[in-house]
Amino acid sequence: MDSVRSPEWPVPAAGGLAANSAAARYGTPAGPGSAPGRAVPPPVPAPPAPTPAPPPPYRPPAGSAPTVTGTPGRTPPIPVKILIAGGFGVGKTTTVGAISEIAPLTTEAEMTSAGIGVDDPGVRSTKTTTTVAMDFGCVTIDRSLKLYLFGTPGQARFGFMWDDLARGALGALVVVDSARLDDCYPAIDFFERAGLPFVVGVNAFDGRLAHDLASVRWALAIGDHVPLVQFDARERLSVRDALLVVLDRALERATRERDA
Ligand SMILES: Nc1nc2c(ncn2[C@@H]2O[C@H](COP(=O)(O)OP(=O)(O)OP(=O)(O)O)[C@@H](O)[C@H]2O)c(=O)[nH]1
Ligand SMILES: [Mg+2]
Repeated sequence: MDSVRSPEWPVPAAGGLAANSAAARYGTPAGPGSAPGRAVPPPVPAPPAPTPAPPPPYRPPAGSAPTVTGTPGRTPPIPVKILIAGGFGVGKTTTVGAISEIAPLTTEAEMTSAGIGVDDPGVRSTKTTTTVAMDFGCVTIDRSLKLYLFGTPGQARFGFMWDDLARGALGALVVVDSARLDDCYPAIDFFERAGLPFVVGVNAFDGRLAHDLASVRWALAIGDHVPLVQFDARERLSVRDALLVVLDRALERATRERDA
């Protein structure tokens, strides 16, 4: 039978097998002892080369203090943690998404029939998902301040997460739906007890309130010292204004504590 041979098969170089040996490939000096099957005496180590002097330590050019961002002379903005809290389906995830300058991190899960009778987003709602852990977004207010926004889950059964999410926060925006005030008590209670500066933001679904602000304050027993604002969770500028009130409140608290 004729043998089959690939026409592209490389022709052995002159020297036959030796040309394809480990020595030829990897550079081991080929000598009489390098024949296959023969033990090769270890090569005599070359005398160590003199160690080069270590490079001089790095010194930044005069007048350019290195910063975290690497931009000379520019200090990074101060990070401030703000909580976006509130009852079930009041618009917390919408609030974070409306203002975040990064694609917000969300943990939405489909609402299933198991939640019927437990999770009631109201008759007007077209809501099909719910937050099962947290929302996260951020927004730079100016060169000196950057807000990191943490949205809480709204369902009562995830209430145990609020303590962890609130740790290190400077303030909170408690979102309220004026048509479902009974879902909003626990959030107000939480922040009253936590002693964290907070602002209540009534999300005007479709621009309308079911009750005016004074009635909301009365119904939720919100103290006079707590700012109450109306905003639209879908509007970036409206959310920004509400967050600025939270910052004001946090600053006021910090100043009071410093002066005390
Ligand atoms: N028309 C109108 N719909 C809104 C507004 N804010 C939120 N929604 C809708 O209301 C539903 C609930 O909003 P979400 O932002 O998911 O509410 P949430 O508070 O994060 O809900 P949970 O995390 O499940 O507690 C969604 O279908 C939103 O599209 C608003 O201002 N107007
Ligand atoms: Mg949510």
